[in-house]
Amino acid sequence: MSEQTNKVLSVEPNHQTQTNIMKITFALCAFLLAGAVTINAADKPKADPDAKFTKMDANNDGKISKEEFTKGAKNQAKAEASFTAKDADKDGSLSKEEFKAAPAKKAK
Ligand SMILES: [Ca+2]
Ligand SMILES: [Ca+2]
Repeated sequence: MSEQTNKVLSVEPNHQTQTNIMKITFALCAFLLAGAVTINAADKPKADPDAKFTKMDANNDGKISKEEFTKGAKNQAKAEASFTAKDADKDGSLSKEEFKAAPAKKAK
């Protein structure tokens, strides 16, 4: 009788420990996965607007002209519209600030 009670008692903690280990393993996997995703995102050059700006600025004058912006674009009309939307001070070229700013912002 007392032996049986001991068995039951010894099963309970084991089950608890297994559940905890599974939880920890799961959390660790999620943590590692999140870390891997973050590293991957940082590795992608298109995630860096500074690098993109430098790449687009063909003549390295610190501005992106409409020609530089639309060059290589699949949809020229769309690229021109995007350029006009980004050119906040309408001087015909994009500064790095204009290039990096969100195009949706129209408030002035
Ligand atoms: Ca330029
Ligand atoms: Ca401008």
